[in-house]
Amino acid sequence: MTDTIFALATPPGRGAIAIIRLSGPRTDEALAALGAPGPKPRMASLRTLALEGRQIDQALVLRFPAPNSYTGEDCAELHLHGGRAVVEAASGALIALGLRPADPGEFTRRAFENGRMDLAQAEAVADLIDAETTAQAAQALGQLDGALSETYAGFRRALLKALALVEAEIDFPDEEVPDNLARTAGPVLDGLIADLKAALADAGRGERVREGYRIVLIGETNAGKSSLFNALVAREAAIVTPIAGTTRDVLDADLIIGGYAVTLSDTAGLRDSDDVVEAEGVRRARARAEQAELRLWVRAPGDGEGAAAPFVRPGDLLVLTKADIDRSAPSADHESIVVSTATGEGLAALHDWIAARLARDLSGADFPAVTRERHRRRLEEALAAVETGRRALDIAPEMAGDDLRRAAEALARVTGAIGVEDILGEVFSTFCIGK
Ligand SMILES: Nc1nc2c(ncn2[C@@H]2O[C@H](COP(=O)(O)OP(=O)(O)O)[C@@H](O)[C@H]2O)c(=O)[nH]1
Ligand SMILES: [Mg+2]
Repeated sequence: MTDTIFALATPPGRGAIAIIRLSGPRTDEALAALGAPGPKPRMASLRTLALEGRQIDQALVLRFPAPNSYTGEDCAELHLHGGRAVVEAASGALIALGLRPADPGEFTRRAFENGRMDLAQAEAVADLIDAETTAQAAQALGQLDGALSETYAGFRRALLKALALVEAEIDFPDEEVPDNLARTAGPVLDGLIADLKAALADAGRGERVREGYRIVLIGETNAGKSSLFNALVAREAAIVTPIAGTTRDVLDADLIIGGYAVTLSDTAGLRDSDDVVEAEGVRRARARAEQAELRLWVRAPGDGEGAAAPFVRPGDLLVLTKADIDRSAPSADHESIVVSTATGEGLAALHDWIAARLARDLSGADFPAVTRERHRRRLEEALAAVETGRRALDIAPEMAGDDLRRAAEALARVTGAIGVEDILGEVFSTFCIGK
């Protein structure tokens, strides 16, 4: 029999209210033992909780009988006064009654196992809790609603339809099945291939909203990258000196610009160096520049095209620094903004430019977009298998069946419909306790 678990569902420490959640077959028994027998389902009841004559708290008790609860099991919530001693006393009492503290994500895992939500929705719960921007929250809510799951289910229905057509021809070759039935699966698969490609094209956006859009400052030594980094993150995070080669490690800062999560990275100035530490810093700077969605090419008056030019891509921004000393000529090839961290000139314009870029690149994704690498990998697998199956269809339909089945399995794994044991750990291990 499953054991009955409990966990503090609110942040630890002092607060107005602390909520302890219970789930499992012994929930009602535990409530009764604490002096709160049989509160009406889903109605808040004020009860004095105590165990063996020792008072714990005056609490609001809520009971959610199975199966209409978060986990699908008998559940309850104790809304306690949010002090450490109260929470400790209540937890101690629950342990004395034989309940077990929950593992991270265990409530949601039970919800998944009892069919209350699929895997994509379970991930959305974690994303919603972790959301720090409105865009992240909106994306997670759409996913929790089941909109993303419905998208995947639609792919799967198309696939199963094509598979049925192919198998009908294989299973009943000589019977009254119209000739070339399998070939009618062709247009279905073509449509599916287009849809999968569109979803994958949007996957980048979904992942960037969730994980943060990557912006890297690159340029020569002393161009003013670290000064600009500090100005953008609004604190003295990076060391600034007139000595060329001051910055070596890549420095990352998480910030929110225009409602989107951004990871901004300051890097070592790009130049050849005999210093092994600096050379490693330059190697890392180049690697980051390659991965980022946007590069800010930082140039001071007098800097040449220099070492950064090969990393700059169309759509990147040239930031011309130290405008208080001298003004660099703008480039014909790149959009540019003139700034001075000494006077503050141009910083607001730069901020606005970045916000507009984020809105352009991240909004308008067909929400809910694919949000995780795990999903993207499965969709890529499915797409490859469908494409192989599509080619097979024209040559030998009986060969297509296996490919389509493989594709169906890859899609099913996203939402956890089949073959999921191996990914459960991966999904739930990142949860916080109490969810
Ligand atoms: N006058 C002036 N000096 C600046 C400005 N930005 C940076 N500097 C100076 O240029 C030098 C190099 O700056 P730093 O930010 O460390 O450049 P990095 O090597 O590209 O990171 C330092 O002495 C800064 O004080 C600016 O806008 N105006
Ligand atoms: Mg620097």
